Amino acid sequence: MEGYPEAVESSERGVPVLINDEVWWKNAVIYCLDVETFFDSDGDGVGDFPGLIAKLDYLAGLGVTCLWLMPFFPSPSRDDGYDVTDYYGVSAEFGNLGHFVELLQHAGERGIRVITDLVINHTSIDHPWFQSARRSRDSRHRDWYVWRDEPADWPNSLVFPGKQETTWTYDEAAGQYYLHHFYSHQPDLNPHCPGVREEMARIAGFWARLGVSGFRVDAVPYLIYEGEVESYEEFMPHEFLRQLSGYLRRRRGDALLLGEVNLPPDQQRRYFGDSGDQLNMLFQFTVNQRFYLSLARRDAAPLREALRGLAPIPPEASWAFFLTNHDERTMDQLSEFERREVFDAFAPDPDMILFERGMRRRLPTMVGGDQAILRLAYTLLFALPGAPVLFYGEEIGMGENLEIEGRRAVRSPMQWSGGAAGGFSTADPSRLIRPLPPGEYGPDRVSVAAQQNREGSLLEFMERLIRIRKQAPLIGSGSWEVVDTDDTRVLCLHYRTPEEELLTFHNLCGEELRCRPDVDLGGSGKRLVEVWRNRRYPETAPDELTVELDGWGYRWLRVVPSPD
Ligand code: ISL
Repeated sequence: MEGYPEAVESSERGVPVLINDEVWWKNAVIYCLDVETFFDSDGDGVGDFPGLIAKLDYLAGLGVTCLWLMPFFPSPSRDDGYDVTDYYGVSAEFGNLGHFVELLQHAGERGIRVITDLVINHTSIDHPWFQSARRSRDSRHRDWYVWRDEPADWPNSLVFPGKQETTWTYDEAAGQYYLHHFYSHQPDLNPHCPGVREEMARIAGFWARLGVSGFRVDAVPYLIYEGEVESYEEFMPHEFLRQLSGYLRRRRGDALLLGEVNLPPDQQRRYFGDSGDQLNMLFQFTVNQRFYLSLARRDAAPLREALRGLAPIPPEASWAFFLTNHDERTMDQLSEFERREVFDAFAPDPDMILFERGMRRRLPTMVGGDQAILRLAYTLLFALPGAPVLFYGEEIGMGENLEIEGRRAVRSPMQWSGGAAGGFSTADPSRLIRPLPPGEYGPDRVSVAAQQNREGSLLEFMERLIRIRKQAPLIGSGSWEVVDTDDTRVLCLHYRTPEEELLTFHNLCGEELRCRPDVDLGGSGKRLVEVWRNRRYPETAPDELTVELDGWGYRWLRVVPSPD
C-alpha cells in the first residue's frame, strides 16, 4: 500500500488515533501570493502589506489555511525578489516589519498560517556580503561564495537557457570567477561554509520567532558543495538541511520546510531525510507534469503511473501538489516527444514557451476557458494524496498576460473588480507594477467581484471544493492507493483510515463513460455516499461497483456502513 503508515492504537481512548492528525501541513490548503501584485492600499501601483491585510477576510472566506508569500525582502528585483539584499527586512515599497507582524496577527486570528520564501542558494550581487567578499580575499564573507581562478567544468547545464550564458562569471574586483546557477546577478552561497549555514539558520529562526509557520525553501537541488563531483547525487546538501531543520524545530516544533525540489520522486525522497529530519514537504513536480500529459492525451495513465511512483515517505512528511505556480510550467521531466504533445495541446504559440522546457501560461487559457475542464482539474488537484497549493487568481480563473516578459506573464496583478486597474489599485493603469491581461481574461471579464455573488461561478465552486476537502483529512493523512479501472481515462484513488474510507473518480476526457474499479470494499453492509460530484448521480451499490461519469465528470464517494 503506497503512502502513509496505518494509524496507531491509542490506549487512552481505545480508538485508533492517526499519528498524523496534528501534522498541520498534511491537510493545509496553501495559497501562494506575491504582496506586490495582490492589493495596493496606497495607490502607488504596487501591492503592499496593508493591502494584503485588507484582503484576509476574502482569503478566509475562500477557505485557505496557509499563505505562502513570495519574497518581499529588500531586493533590486532583477529576479522578482529571488535576489535578496537583506534577509531580515521588508522592502520599503511593501511596508515594514511592523506591517508584517500585523499580517501575522490578523491572519492568525482567521486561522491562516503564513510561510515565507527562504532563498538559501544565492543572494543578490548587491548583497553587502557579496560586496564585501569581492573587495578582499581576507573578507570574512569571501568563502561565503564559491570562487575559482578558472571556471570549473560544472555545473554543465543552464537553468535559464537563452537568458543566461554561463554559470561562472569573472569579477574584476575579486580577481576570480564566482559560481551562479542562476543569473550572474545571483551569486551562489557556499553551503560548505559554516558561516553560511549558521546565518541561514539564524534567518529562519528570526522569521519563526516573528511568527511564521515555516518556509518554502527555494531551489534546493542547486545547493551544491564546493569540489569536483560526478553528479548532483554527491552535491546533495543533506547535512545542511539536517542542521537547518534541527535548528528550526528547536525554535518552532511544528515548523514547515516545504522544498522546491524539481527532481523525479526517487531522487526527491532523499530530501525528506531517512527519518524525516530534513524537509517535511516537497512540491510534486513529476505529478504536475504528468497531469498535463494526461490532460493532453485525455488519458489518466501518465498520472496513474506518476502517483504509483511516489516513494513511501516518512510518517510526518507530505507532498504539495499544484497545477500552476509563479514559474514557467516546466515539463523538463517529460521526454522530448511527451513535451511536444503538451506544448501542442496547451502552448501552440512559440511565444508561450520558455527556456525550451516550460509554458508561461495559466491553466484557464491553456484549456480555452473550458469550465468543465477547470472544475475537473481543481477537483483532481484537491483529491491528490497531500496538500493542494493554489497560485493567486486560480480561484477565479485568471489568465496570463503574454505581453509581460518571461515568467512574469503569469504574475499580473490580482483582479478584484472590473475597470482599467482591476480593483487592484487606484493608480493610473500605466503606473501599475505590471499590466493586466487584455480581452477575455481582463478584469472586466474575470474578477472576484463578478463572481463573488454569482451562482455557479468558479469562485463559488472553489470555495465549496475547499470546504469539502477540509472535511476529508484522510486525503492528506490517510493511507492511499491508485486503483485501476476498466477505463484508462479514469483516475481512481482509494483513501482509508481506521475510521473512514473514500473513493474518488475523475474522468480525464470529455466523453461520458461507465467504469468498474478493481477494488474490494468488503462486501455487503456498506454503501456509498456521494460527498462531491459534478452533478447528482444515481446511487451506486458497493458490491457491483459500476461508476457512471460525465465527460470531465468527478465523484468522491465515502464508503460507510449501511444503516440496515
Ligand atoms: O525547474 C524549475 C521550476 O519550474 C526552474 O525553472 C526554476 O527556476 C528552478 O527550479 C528554481 O526556481 C526558483 O529559484 C529561482 C527563481 O527564479 C524561481 O522563481 C524560483 O521558483 C532562483 O531563485
